[in-house]
Amino acid sequence: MDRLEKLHGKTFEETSTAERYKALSFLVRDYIAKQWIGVNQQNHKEKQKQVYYLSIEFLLGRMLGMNLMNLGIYDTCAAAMAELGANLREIEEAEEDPGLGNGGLGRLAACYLDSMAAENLPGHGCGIRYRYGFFEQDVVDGYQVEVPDNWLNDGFVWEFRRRDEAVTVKFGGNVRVQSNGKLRYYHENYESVLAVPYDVPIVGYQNGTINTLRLWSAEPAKADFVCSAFNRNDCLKVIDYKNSVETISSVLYPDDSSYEGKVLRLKQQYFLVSSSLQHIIAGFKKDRLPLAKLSDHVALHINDTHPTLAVPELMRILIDEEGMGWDEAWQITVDTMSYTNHTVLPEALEKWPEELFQTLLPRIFIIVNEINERFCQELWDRYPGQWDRIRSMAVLADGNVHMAHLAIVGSHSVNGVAQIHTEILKNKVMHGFYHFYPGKFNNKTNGVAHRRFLIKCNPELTELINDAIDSDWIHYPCDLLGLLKYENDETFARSLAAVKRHHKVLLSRYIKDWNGFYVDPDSIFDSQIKRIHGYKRQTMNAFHIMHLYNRLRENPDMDLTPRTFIFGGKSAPGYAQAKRTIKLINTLAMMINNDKSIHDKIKVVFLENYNVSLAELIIPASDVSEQIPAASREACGTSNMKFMMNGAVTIGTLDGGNIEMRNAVGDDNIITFGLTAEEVMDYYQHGGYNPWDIYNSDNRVKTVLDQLINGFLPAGPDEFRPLFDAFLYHGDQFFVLKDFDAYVDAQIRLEKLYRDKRLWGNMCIHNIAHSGKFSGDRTFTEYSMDIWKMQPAIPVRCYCRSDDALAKLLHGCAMPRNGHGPAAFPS
Ligand code: NBG
Repeated sequence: MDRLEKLHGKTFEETSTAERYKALSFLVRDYIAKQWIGVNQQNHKEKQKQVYYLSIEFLLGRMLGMNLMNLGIYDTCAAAMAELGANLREIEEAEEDPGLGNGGLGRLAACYLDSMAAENLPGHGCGIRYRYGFFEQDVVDGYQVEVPDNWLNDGFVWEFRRRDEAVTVKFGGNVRVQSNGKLRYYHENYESVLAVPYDVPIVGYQNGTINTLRLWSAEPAKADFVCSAFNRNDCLKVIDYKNSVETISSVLYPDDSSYEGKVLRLKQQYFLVSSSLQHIIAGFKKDRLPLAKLSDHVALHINDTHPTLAVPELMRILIDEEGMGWDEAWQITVDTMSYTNHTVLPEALEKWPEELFQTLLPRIFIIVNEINERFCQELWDRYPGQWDRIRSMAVLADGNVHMAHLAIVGSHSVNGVAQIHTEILKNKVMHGFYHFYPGKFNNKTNGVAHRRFLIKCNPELTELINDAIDSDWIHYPCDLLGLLKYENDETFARSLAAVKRHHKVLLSRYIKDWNGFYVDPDSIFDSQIKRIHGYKRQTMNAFHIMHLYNRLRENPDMDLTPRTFIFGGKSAPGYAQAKRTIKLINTLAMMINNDKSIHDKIKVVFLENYNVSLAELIIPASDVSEQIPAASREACGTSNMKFMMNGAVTIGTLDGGNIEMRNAVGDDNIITFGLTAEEVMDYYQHGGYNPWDIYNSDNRVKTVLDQLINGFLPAGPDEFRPLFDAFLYHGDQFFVLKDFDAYVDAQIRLEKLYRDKRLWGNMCIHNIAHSGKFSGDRTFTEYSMDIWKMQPAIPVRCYCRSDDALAKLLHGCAMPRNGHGPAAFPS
């Protein structure tokens, strides 16, 4: 109260919810800051190994509620607010949702920060403090309209600016080489950019740990800004310079699945790694540790290829600044670095034109060149005369710098994010590297923060589980298996259904408020929420809806369990087909939701501006989770796991994490369909699929596709012509028509299962019970033991401890090893 009044100069009654949010958050921030100091001092004293997770994205989601929960003061705070006549939930909703990421990759990074802190491991994030995060999506007349995400407008309570720890990052210029027996490189005439860190404390779950997410912001280096240009009165130049510098951290690139060779993006990547590494090495030296032992004390993780320049940057620091020889520097670099690949889409694999690279980063280019030459020599020794093979693996080839190749060569560990994805990397996409470095490759199936995506967003389910099996599962998520004993327990099933219905009512209200129409909480809530992309096949879902609608128009009395199809997701601004898919979904919504003749049997909802907060509302309220990518294309997926934890049943293809979910719950508790990854890849390699064959032989497909262009849809006959063309004239790249029949069939199976309440209830229980394996605690524990070789101060709490549970989990959860920590995840 006192804080609120001092901050805003108003009485409590006069303040808005946003002002209350701010006052309360500052209070919590103070509380955290005190503990944080102690933890940081401890880290220095103990010289414990630290991991730095380098990532161009961290999709944090709102922080107030999570921080209160992690500090163990949520209930006290809620009660205090209630006493004042305020509602904590409403206050939480006043927080901007920091969107410093596109989707799965950025959210995964945030989930691992949560897990590392919860498990007492000193693991920190390094990222960029984008002035504008992921754009806000408005839907206007069914179209996506992008609005800048001005998330810092009212300040970000959780950050601590540390101007005194700023470092300089150098771009452009030239390199002078001097040889006095030993070559020395001097970078000259460069442009300096100041990297100013903003630290965000990451609070562990009720354990006193506070780690750090360090976000860098680009500012003009003061000397250049004031002295050289300003004194010459050349104001325009100064402004230009200031703008060009600030642009580096001004905006997040809104694309997660295609690479675009933009200079600014390369600048962002170097800015991130150079500032992070300078800071890490300086800290290391301050602790008086020998650089030769860097990898014993520091692990640097490259999250997808964006931070790959960490490899040559560390080489630069060790050689140019620390005077080390190449071989020693290289050994240290490889031992310290590890790399995760997150995609096999060819268009997403980054490569930079050599010329651009060399101009922007002349010294780094020389180092990359040297790495390439040495690596090609090794390849030559191993595969003499095999030029094509060597070229296909080179770091520099065809005038480009190949970032994934650089990351693999420069790291001691390379991992995929689901078993099938790792197999595809090993056997197809990175096969040459696997042949050359078999020992580097390993799998780490993704996991998600069950504290945010179950405990925080579904307190009612959490309470039900706690009542049933005690609350130990929060620390040992595999204990959720204990729920299996509630199979066929009517009381439990009723309570579970009541929890689901409660969340469906909340979502239904939200839809009424935002979309303006009513959806029945007793209908099946069927959700597909993720980036809009061809390979994720929102179109297939839409075509199935059109098909159902056609059947209902023919027979409005058809026996169909009412269903609400819910979509959420953003398209990259330049991705025309994905934007058209959004328009298609909204067109269907307009047509179907207003058609009285079908008696509300199906409804279609597109929720605007999908983000982490919306996911927290939709996931607990969903009965069905749509995970239907073209097999082999989705590296893992993570919303599939979040839905599973909240008792939704998956309808999905055999791809990414879905396969391991099926292995965990068994075929009876998940609905799978469609081409396998092998079949899809076989078509990609050898051809043999003609979508016209399906169009001509399957009347359902023909009807739906014709409706795209015959004026049936209220958007007119031309709007969706490009979609029609993509499916028929451009080869249906993601096999939507090919899988359509299997999908319709799977949907029929699903509906039948749903109608059997007892059976469905058991399926939900099975899904929740087996979801422990998909907690980020399991994944990050595997990273920390297998890849980062961390020695935690306090033994890692095993996330899976019961032998009985293990016996039931055929497909794996780590085993306790000598009573401390888990062993490697069985393959
Ligand atoms: C995404 C994959 C998902 C995966 C997440 C997290 C990128 C580049 N990749 O399948 O498409 O779940 O990464 O690993 O965002």
